[in-house]
Amino acid sequence: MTTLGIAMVGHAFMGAAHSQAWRVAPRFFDLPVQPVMAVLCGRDPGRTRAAGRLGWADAVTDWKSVLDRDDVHLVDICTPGDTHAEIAVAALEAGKHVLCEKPLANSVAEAVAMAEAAARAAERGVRAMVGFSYRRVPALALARDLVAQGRLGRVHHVRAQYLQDWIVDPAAPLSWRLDKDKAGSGALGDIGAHIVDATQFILGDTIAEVTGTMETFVPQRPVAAAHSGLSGTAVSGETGPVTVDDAALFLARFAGGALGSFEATRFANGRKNALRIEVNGSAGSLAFDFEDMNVLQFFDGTEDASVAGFRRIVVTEPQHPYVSAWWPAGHGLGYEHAFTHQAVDLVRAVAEGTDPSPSFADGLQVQRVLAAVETSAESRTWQQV
Ligand code: SOE
Repeated sequence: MTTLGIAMVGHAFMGAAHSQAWRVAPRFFDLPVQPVMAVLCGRDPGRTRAAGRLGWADAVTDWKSVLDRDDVHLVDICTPGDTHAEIAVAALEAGKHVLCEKPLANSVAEAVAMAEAAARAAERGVRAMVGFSYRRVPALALARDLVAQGRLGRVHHVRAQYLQDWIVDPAAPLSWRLDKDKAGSGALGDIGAHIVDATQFILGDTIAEVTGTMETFVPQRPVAAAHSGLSGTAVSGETGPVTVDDAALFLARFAGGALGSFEATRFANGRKNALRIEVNGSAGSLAFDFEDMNVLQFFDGTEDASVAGFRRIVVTEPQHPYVSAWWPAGHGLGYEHAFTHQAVDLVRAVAEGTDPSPSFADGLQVQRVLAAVETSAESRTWQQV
């Protein structure tokens, strides 16, 4: 196989980010097979055709039709969570590789079915990956490398926050992200899932138990007339219920003994996309904030105390993960590059016949953490994952 035909389902924010990745990946990275943007799929014919400008050769309205096409080898799922399981399982059974946006599913039961389908497909050389894109931000990949090299020693603390503010205004309208039937959960699954995956990735460890609390600060909102960006344009008068959490906070114990605190909120006024992680170990610490995404702060506790201190590593050197494919040192990367790196790693795994990471099994494990947080918030108890 010299080409890998892609069908992408969904073309909103995530669809645009994935389109950019498929378009750019083969132009900056040496890939063993060439991704070809064969067909875009969306429910609305006009909007789907218009979204074809993102680089797609063809546009269709029925996702099932792409499973019969010989020019499609991989299905990229960028739809809301309520459709992930059906599309992913059908695609894997049809022998298509799958990339599925996070969180993997809307429930543990769906995620189990998806992970089982992925395990069966892997026996036939068919691969599945879940899109936790932040793993591919070079500074976070470097953070994992430092932990794996033992530079932090034994990890004691993980402090993770994902702070946004796009619905702090009670007049911000309803969107699918505020609808439990479509999204599964709110801040917890949408952005909390990212910090669960990112911290487990950095530590090479998994969360074993949690206790949490969740809140919906604004339970009724205007119904959106049209959707744009994350929320939409409100119509006057009509309101509807918010059926998900606006914020989710939880404590965690990792299997390896580290203690974690997690905060995911869409009400952190002034914080736009502040995915922040700090890890403290016996030999050092590291800290990251996506709002300064080309930087990793590293404290080397083995240095002489008279000169030791957090150092600001600008993660733009060719030695840093993924960076050498891009610009000369110091020129920096953005949000979209993590999606390109995700596409690159998936194409390489497919070509090499290896299982990509994060796998659907990894996505299922994150789903179990999210479910445990919800159960804990309802029952006000600690929950095993
Ligand atoms: C909205 O909260 C959102 O777009 C998430 O859905 C994405 O996963 C995250 O990368 C940015 O914020």
